[in-house]
Amino acid sequence: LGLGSNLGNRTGHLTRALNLLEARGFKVTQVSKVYETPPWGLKDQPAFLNQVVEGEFSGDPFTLLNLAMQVEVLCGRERLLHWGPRVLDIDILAVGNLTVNSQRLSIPHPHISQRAFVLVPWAEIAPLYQLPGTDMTIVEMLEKLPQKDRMAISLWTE
Ligand code: PH2
Ligand code: MG
Ligand code: MG
Repeated sequence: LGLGSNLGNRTGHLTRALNLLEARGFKVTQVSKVYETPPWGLKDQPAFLNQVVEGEFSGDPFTLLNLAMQVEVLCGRERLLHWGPRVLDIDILAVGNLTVNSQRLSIPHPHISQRAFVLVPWAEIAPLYQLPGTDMTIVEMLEKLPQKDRMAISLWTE
């Protein structure tokens, strides 16, 4: 999962999200460090904190999506603007070697290969994971990103 927040108590939202996910059956097995990242896509908004977590979940991907959206709402998420500011975003980045292409859900998540805010933390916990539908690992995708994208991301320390 990719977690992101750029409104309010950003670290608080990330921590709360992990607790809520755990309490609802998503067993967290690995967490990356938290990074502060410049807004991607829609640039005129506050900086994000981003983190990538790995976990085990016994339900199907749509059940996981419902859980993720439930936790977003519990943390105060309102959907206003596509790619706009949010107190909490939980994206399903990948599920094992599965691919899903439906209206509601695309797995692996689109845009992964362009997003340093996903690849930098992900490379920390699963550098050699091969993204389904590609012949590339997470580090390989990261290395293909422009140096300036990677450099713009910094470890978050309070
Ligand atoms: N999420 C977006 C759009 N842009 N930029 C950063 N840095 N981090 C995000 O999590 C993010 C974004 C849409 O979900
Ligand atoms: Mg997102
Ligand atoms: Mg999302």
